[in-house]
Amino acid sequence: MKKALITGVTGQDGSYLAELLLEKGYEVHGIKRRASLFNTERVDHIYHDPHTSGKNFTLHYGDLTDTSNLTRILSEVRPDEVYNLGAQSHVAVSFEAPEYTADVDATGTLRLLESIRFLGMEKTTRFYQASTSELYGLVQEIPQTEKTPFHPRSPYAVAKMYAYWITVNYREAYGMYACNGILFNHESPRRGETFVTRKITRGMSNIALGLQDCLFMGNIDALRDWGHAKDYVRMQWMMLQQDVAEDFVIATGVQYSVREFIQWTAKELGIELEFSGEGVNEIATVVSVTGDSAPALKPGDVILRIDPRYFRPAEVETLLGDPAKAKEVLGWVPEITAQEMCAEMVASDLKAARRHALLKEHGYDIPVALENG
Ligand code: NDP
Ligand code: GDR
Repeated sequence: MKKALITGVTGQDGSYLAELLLEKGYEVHGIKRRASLFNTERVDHIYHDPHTSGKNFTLHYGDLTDTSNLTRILSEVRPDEVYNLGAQSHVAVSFEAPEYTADVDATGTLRLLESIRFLGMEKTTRFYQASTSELYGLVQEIPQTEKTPFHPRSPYAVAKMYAYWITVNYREAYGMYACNGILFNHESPRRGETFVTRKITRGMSNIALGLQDCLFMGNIDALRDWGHAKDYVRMQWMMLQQDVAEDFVIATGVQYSVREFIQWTAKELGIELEFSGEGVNEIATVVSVTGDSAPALKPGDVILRIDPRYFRPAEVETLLGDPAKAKEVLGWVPEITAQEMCAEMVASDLKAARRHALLKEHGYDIPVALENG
């Protein structure tokens, strides 16, 4: 039985990857952070009571800022494969916490690689690094390939650039099987609530049911190449099963704007939405409502405004990946389109909003957490 260790197992990708590896018969170990509230919601369904026998999914307390903790976990588990998905992964937050982001995303990657080497596991343990399309930042070429030069535009992207190169360096210097997946944006119903797609599907579902009044957004003209997290974790695993470690771009090759994603969401909710005004004064108004998905809305309601607080000090305006290498070498093609993914996310968020509204109707008025990101 192969053993895998996943950092960031409680995150979006970590949870899908853990499911995939368990299906493939792996013994899966994950690192979770200590928090004052439960933070294992995304993996609770695959977690077994440690008192029962036959468990193959184990969670260890740990943190990418803690070298001795990482070394101990690695030496206890001795994994065949390490997937480094843990990160302070929010680009806007990285401008507010740049040093912490560098510690976790850049030095954290070094800590893992060096611990693997220190334990003499560099020839037996394969390493996957969660690299990112944010490396391209101010894009030098459209579409972006494995050869496109990097120009990172945030403390997050700069930290991830260090992680990218230290992974390449350990491969070249020590012959480690270490590789980078340069992943473009990927989403799902498990996406963090402050990333743009989830902020939209969740916020608009709440608005449709009268749980929230208005959605405040940043740069809705940004262009992204969005895929589904399930397709992308499949590729993470495939990258570690090759004869030779290589880096790959993982993308769909199709690009849409945030504005388009908002319109898809509106359509799923039976809302016809019209944008008017310009710049920070732009608004989105309900033109008509059909079906029963948005009972709280009527024509003329303004449900979206621009708030400059969500503009970034340096923006990545456009990203479009070319996944030709992944297709050619690994036979990987994404199976879920961005529109299908949006529909799945709306269905999931609408279900949650309905649950909330039902509780409210029966006197249990639990506040809806408002996203701020
Ligand atoms: P998430 O933000 O959903 O998950 C991040 C995970 O990292 C969480 O489990 C989080 O724990 C954990 N984490 C945060 N800080 C630390 C720390 N100090 N020590 C240990 N673990 C920590 O991200 P995604 O699942 O979306 O992304 C996975 C990885 O892929 C990240 O590295 C991200 O930067 C990268 N990436 C993501 C893309 C995307 O579009 N999703 C695209 C390209 C790259 P907790 O749950 O406690 O917060
Ligand atoms: P990104 O994802 O920065 O690309 O990083 P995010 O969904 O946060 O932003 C995408 C684009 O939407 C614009 N935008 C807004 N974004 C947020 N979060 N909130 C808003 O209100 C808003 N309005 C407009 C942003 O400016 C941006 O242009 C994600 C993360 O998962 C990274 O970890 C990962 O490396 C990259 O994707 C690839």
